[in-house]
Amino acid sequence: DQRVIQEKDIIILDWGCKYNGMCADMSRTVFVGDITEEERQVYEIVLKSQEEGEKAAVKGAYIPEVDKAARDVIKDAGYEKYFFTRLGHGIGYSVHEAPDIKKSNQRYLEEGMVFSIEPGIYIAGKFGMRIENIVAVTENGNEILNKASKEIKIIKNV
Ligand SMILES: [Mn+2]
Repeated sequence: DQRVIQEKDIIILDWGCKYNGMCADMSRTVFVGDITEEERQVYEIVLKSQEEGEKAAVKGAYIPEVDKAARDVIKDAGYEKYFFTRLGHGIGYSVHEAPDIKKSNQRYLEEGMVFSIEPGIYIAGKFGMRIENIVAVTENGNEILNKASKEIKIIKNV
């Protein structure tokens, strides 16, 4: 479907590119014209979830626990049923590859693994929001490969 962007829209931007055969991936959610109090609250929940996921995604972490760290933020806020995707996916020569970051992937994170942390809240007929960064597991923790701001961005004058 095609649609012209309008005031009060909420837009999930999902970018990627390839460099030397390796894939990049990133999502940000932006607001057009204005933002409601509920939308601001939901955005802060998604942001907190994403940050908790990043913090948990370190060398030696049990993947279901990484998923839980992010998912619990959304669950505790009462939006659990609106976050129905995996938390993340591996990325490298393909944009989606192992390891999936989800409850059923009962493995441990190893140095050199690279994957997304991309929680979202998707309410049908209302709005969807997602924040996605790529995390690389390092010897001492991790490195976040995307540098774009995650602050609320309101676009005016469309
Ligand atoms: Mn992704």
